Amino acid sequence: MPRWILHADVDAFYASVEQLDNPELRGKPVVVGGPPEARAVVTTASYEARPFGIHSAMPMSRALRLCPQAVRVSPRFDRYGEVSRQVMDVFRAFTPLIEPLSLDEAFLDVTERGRGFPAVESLARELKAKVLKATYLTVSIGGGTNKTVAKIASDMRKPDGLLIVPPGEEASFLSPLPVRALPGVGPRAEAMLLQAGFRTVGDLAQAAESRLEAVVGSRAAILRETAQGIDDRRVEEVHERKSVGAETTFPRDLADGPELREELRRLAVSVSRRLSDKGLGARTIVLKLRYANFRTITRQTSRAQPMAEPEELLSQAEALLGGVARDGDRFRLIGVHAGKLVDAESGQLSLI
Ligand code: TTP
Ligand code: MG
Repeated sequence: MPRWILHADVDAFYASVEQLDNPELRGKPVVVGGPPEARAVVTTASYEARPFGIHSAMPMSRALRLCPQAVRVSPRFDRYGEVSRQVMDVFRAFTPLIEPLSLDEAFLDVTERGRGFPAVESLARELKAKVLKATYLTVSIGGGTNKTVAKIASDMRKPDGLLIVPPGEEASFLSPLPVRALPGVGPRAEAMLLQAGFRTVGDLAQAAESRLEAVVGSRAAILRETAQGIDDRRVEEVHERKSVGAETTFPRDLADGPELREELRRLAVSVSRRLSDKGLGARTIVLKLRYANFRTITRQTSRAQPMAEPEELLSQAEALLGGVARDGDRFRLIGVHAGKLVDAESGQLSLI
């Protein structure tokens, strides 16, 4: 029995919330971000603004040059947090097994609803209708038997999109896509793969492992499996209350470098100490990052063996950071959380 996973992502999240709260903005190009004088960047643009070439992370000055009639709105992060909670509540009511990835997107495991393919498509439609009814926002949904295809599919029919990849068609769905479509392939990995002649996901799926290893090292095996449509990662709920964590907000934003890495070490040591004090081990390590523009993401990794040693926690957190940090990123907050806590001696799940 295949697992069925949906990935749901709100369309133009911040801009849609602004259009929701201010009807005058509906149907118009809207860009959300600080003023150009402050050298601000665009956090997001409404779909009406996107044909002008405006996108996230572009300097606001350039966005307003591309589309002078666009309405600029300063971000209201508290409000986005509030709407995010409403969206996640709808997801959680739909299926208890959800994994939020950021304010506006989550994986949902809908296997238990037991409909399989092709009925899962009407299930996704039902979810879209529920979100719309509760929040007046549209989400795009991708679905499939694994996280990789669900996530990629949700992006392909935006906005208000829906695309379900039939079981057995994972590899053929991925095959024509450019290598950067795969999770974990950022600009650096993409450049190296292109250089080595790997252009599409299909090229990766067929690659000799030794050739791929020469380019991406130990990630070769996983990358090739993912490209072949094999991805066994489960939808993992982050249990906020059943976790031990530590976070730091910096007095000024930091790029990924020695200072950030040192802070990560300090946090890992602190979490490790608190786990040991309580006699606990963690099966999940969560890295939390808040970007300079307040966008907050979490990334997590799980292991069957509980972890508690500082070096273990640190190496997991470092791997997660390495997976997301890109040149030019600046962070205002970093956090390490340990979840899926078990009693270090008995191995039994802990309920604290
Ligand atoms: P996304 O889901 O990546 O983008 P989006 O919802 O605006 O548009 P769509 O999903 O339809 O492509 O990000 C969600 C929110 O996160 C976005 O509305 C604003 C914020 N964000 C930033 O602040 N900076 C960024 O660089 C990105 C990509 C997003
Ligand atoms: Mg979105």
